[in-house]
Formats: sequence, structure tokens, C-alpha cells
Amino acid sequence: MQSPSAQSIEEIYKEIAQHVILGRQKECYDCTQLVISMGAAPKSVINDALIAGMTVVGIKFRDGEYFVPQVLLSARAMQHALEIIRPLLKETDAEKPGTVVLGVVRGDIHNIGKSLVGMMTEGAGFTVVDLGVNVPEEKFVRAIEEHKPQVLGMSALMTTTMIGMRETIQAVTDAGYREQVRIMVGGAPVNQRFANEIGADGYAPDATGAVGLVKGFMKEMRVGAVS
Ligand code: B12
Repeated sequence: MQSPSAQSIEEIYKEIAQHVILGRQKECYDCTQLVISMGAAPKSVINDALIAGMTVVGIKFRDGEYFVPQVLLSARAMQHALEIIRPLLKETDAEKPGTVVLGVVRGDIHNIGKSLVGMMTEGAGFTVVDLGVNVPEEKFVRAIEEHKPQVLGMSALMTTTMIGMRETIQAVTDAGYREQVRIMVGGAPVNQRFANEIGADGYAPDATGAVGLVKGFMKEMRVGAVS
């Protein structure tokens, strides 16, 4: 790392992306802290530095240049840096205008995208109940019973686990809760067509889009949405 004064925020973004790519956890964390202290916008650090790096990791993994251990190091570096950003996205004293239950479907342990959606949704003032990864249908149903959310969000990162979304919607319908909850889906292999096909109420390609969906659903359900 050069001295901060010699580097612009954009240059440090490139450095952060590089640390994600190389799985350098401490360096990634330190540089993230540095840009934040320089006044970088948290969402821009996520999109222009951390996700930019993880996108390259995805390409290397797809092309057989990276294997699971490298990807895991990159994921850890990104997740560690996200811990700096998480509190900055939260509105501490805001009135909570609605609840979103979120989870990654059964068989799938890809956590990062879902967590980002959760962080941004919380940042917009909503209560988020994060069920974690590898969530079976019945656990989603139990969470609806327990938390009475207006919105249920499901994430899947693999073509082989997307089916869990359809099965969860079926389970929610069978349990009699389909009318009382809006369902949104997302994750790299998911698209609008698939969302329509399985009877979801919405799809978004990224966390910002997810927040837009949540706000729209809350309005529809007459829960005071934040702007
Ligand atoms: C990191 C990673 C891992 C890490 C995950 C670490 C962690 N703690 O999350 C580890 C190493 C554990 C891993 C394991 C595996 N992985 Co992997 N992994 C990835 C990788 C490189 C990046 C995923 C990521 O974090 N992206 C960054 C985040 C920010 O993006 P995102 O998740 O897409 O989320 C954004 C949007 O999609 C959206 N979004 C996400 N969720 C939701 C939800 C809602 C409701 C909404 C509205 C929006 C939304 O908003 C998010 C933020 O903008 C992808 C490649 C890729 N192109 O996606 C492969 C990838 C998903 N993995 C893949 C594979 C094959 C595996 C393994 C099977 C490998 C193996 N042989 O073991 C295992 C599977 C384990 C399992 N059972 O789940 C394949 C899947 C192929 C397929 N069948 O579809 C991919 C596509 C790589 C590839 N090209 O082959 N992986």
C-alpha cells in the first residue's frame, strides 16, 4: 500500500479488488478501512471494489484457473471487509416499516450475495430475519409463521439448487401462507423468466434492485415504506 495521500479512492478500489482476487484477507480489510476513512461511499466500495474483485474470481473459477480453496480465500477476504461496511448501512433509530425473511435455498451454501441483500435491506430501514444458507422449505414456512414477514427472499447460486425456490413456493402455498407474503428471488443463475415460471412475485439482479422490490412490495401491502 502506498501512503494514502498518494492514492485516490479509485486506485484503492483497484487494490481492494486485487486483494479479493488473491484472497488477502488482512490487506483487503485494511484497504477497505482506509477508503472508508477517506470518505468513500459504502455502497460504492461494495460494488466498485469488492464485487468487482469477486467477479474476476468467478471468471477464474469458471475457466478452471481457480479451485475451491482459492475461491474460499477470496470469499473470506470479501466477507471480512463487509463487516466494516455493515454498520455503516444501518439506520439505527429508524422506525422499522416491515419484515423480510431471507435465506439461501436447500443444498446451496453461497452466502455473500444473500448477505449483501440483507445488509442493504436493513440499511433501508426494514427488519431482516436472515435464515442463513442451506435452508429447507419447511424452515422458510416456519419463519413465516413465527415472524409474519411481508416479504420472503430466496437466493440460489447454482442451477442445481434453483429448484429449491419452486419447492419452497409450493410449501408456502400448501401451508396456506401464499396470499400473505410477497416472494422475491435472486442469485446469479436466476432471471425474470424463471421467477415468472415458478410463480415468484419479483426478481432483481442485485442488492440495490432487491431493496427496490422490497419497497414496492411494502407499499402494495400498505406497510409504510421508507423512501
Ligand atoms: C464465492 C463462490 C463460492 C464460495 C462461497 C463462499 C461463501 N461463503 O459464500 C465456495 C468456495 C464455498 C463455493 C463453493 C461451491 N461452488 Co461456488 N462460486 C462462488 C463464486 C465464485 C462467487 C459467488 C459470489 O459470492 N458472488 C458475489 C455476490 C455478491 O454475487 P451474487 O451471489 O450473485 O449476489 C448478487 C445477485 O445475484 C443478487 N442476489 C443474490 N441473492 C439474491 C436474493 C434475492 C432475493 C435477490 C432479489 C437478489 C439476490 O444480489 C447480490 C448482490 O448484488 C461463483 C461464481 C459466480 N459467477 O457467481 C461460484 C459458483 C456459484 N459456484 C459454483 C460451484 C459449482 C460451486 C461448488 C459445487 C464447487 C465444488 N466443486 O465444491 C461448491 C458448492 C457448494 C454448495 N453446496 O453450495 C458454480 C455453480 C455452477 C452451477 N451449477 O450453476 C459457480 C457459478 C462457479 C462456476 N462458474 O462454475 N463457491
